Amino acid sequence: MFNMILFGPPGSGKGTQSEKLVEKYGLIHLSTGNLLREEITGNTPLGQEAQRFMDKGQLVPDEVVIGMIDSCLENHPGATGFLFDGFPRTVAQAEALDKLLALKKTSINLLAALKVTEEELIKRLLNRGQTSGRRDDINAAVIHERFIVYTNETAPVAEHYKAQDKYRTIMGEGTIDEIFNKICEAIDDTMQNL
Ligand code: B4P
Repeated sequence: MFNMILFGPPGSGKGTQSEKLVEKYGLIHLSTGNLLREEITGNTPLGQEAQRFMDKGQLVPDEVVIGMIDSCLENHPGATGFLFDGFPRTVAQAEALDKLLALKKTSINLLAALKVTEEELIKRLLNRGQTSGRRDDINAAVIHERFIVYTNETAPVAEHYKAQDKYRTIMGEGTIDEIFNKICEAIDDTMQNL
């Protein structure tokens, strides 16, 4: 199996690149952001709870997100690999993911971290807010809160995988195809050394 995390701040292009990567490598795409938005659209109790956090730019509680990922892994017993997009976002989520994968006798092979300046991120998110109607992208104060949460709670996840020698940085500015090619190089390199 080949399992990777696409990592980076809000608006760094995780969702955009994930769609291309899963097509090329045949990985199962697990985006916690998408899963949570599906729950919100379905107006489920989980979605109602998640919406309260997402509207404020805060993270949804770990136990909710970890439970969601656990059932997704169970739902794909024959998968040849997973691409985790927007997960893990806390060290507790990373530790839980490592345990869930160990139960399946597998592990994370690569964390590819997209690097984008804050100025470019704000531009992308406000732009998306105008077209997608995503409530967390419309308000500059909510976007600012998401950056604070990223620095305090999510950035330490990179250290967790650096310590395991799984961490690679990718310059996340340029055209979508240029960035895609750089991520593919990191993946191919990692796969060759498995
Ligand atoms: P996510 O859905 O994960 O979204 P994101 O971080 O905002 O964006 P992403 O990096 O995927 O950007 P995208 O490709 O779309 O999270 C939303 C919220 O859900 C979180 O704030 C949190 O509340 C909650 N949540 C999710 N996972 C969680 C977890 N594990 N634990 C707790 N809470 C969780 O790109 C953004 C824009 O840039 C797009 O408009 C795109 O078209 C554009 N773009 C992309 N690449 C570009 C490029 N190269 N050049 C120019 N524009 C580009």
